[in-house]
Amino acid sequence: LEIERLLHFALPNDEISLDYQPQLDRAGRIVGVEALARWNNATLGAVAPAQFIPVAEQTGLIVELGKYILERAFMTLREWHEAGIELEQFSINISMRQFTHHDFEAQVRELVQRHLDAQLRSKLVFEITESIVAEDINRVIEIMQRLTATLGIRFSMDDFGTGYSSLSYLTRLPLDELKIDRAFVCTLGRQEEGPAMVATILNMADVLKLKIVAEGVETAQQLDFLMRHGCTVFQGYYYSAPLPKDRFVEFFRSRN
Ligand code: G
Ligand code: G
Ligand code: NA
Repeated sequence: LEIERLLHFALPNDEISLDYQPQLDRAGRIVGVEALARWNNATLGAVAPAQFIPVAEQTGLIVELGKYILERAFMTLREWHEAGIELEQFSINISMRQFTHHDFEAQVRELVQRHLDAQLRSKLVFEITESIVAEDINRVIEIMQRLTATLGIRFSMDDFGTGYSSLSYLTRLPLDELKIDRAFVCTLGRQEEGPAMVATILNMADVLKLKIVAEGVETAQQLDFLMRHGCTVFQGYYYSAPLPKDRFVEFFRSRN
């Protein structure tokens, strides 16, 4: 596979970068951000993470790539703090293979201690996916609990509703937040049963006392529906696409 071959050189050739997508509260204030990996290769052009993250997982490259992404994201969090850009949360995607790697916890600990003080650590949110429940659930819970207890890192269940996690698993995981998948958000105003489905998910989050972030919000109608049903944080093209670092800073200063 061409992608696999070229991915080996992506880090040494400095082809991986991060974009940042703003998350806004009900008042339209920027309260958070999600870091999203980007790969720009001379031969392949821009490769979407949906294409290269799975390859990185299969080849084991995700361990090194994940570490690089964490460090870059931590450095940005600190840089923005020093520039007066205060966010409530800073979300980073963690793939299952990265999370379950025996060295993950030590890696996170080392990088956090190198780059972030206690105040900044408390802003970190790790987005995990439902596929994590296919792993040793007790070990997953222990790692999550230790990272929360010792570093203050919070956890979010990404793409919620698209995987195969049962509710009983979900209630056992020490989660802080659910991200309602954009596949559900985009049914609003399109499919007849869309609104009922989204309302059910929002209701469930409420019962489980989880914060909910809606992703893929593209229209005022979707935003309005989500607001009326108690959603508190919104992410999507309606406000902004993922932005390169400097453009995020401009966006922040223009709104907050
Ligand atoms: O940016 P885009 O919408 O193409 O992202 C597609 C998917 O790739 C997202 O669902 C996201 O969870 C995943 N992704 C993006 N950046 C990262 C990353 O840094 N690490 C991991 N593990 N997944 C990522
Ligand atoms: O599922 P995850 O949060 O990891 O995916 C985020 C990805 O979704 C980003 O890579 C981004 O490019 C994409 N995205 C962000 N906002 C929107 C949106 O409003 N509509 C669509 N279709 N995609 C979006
Ligand atoms: Na995500």
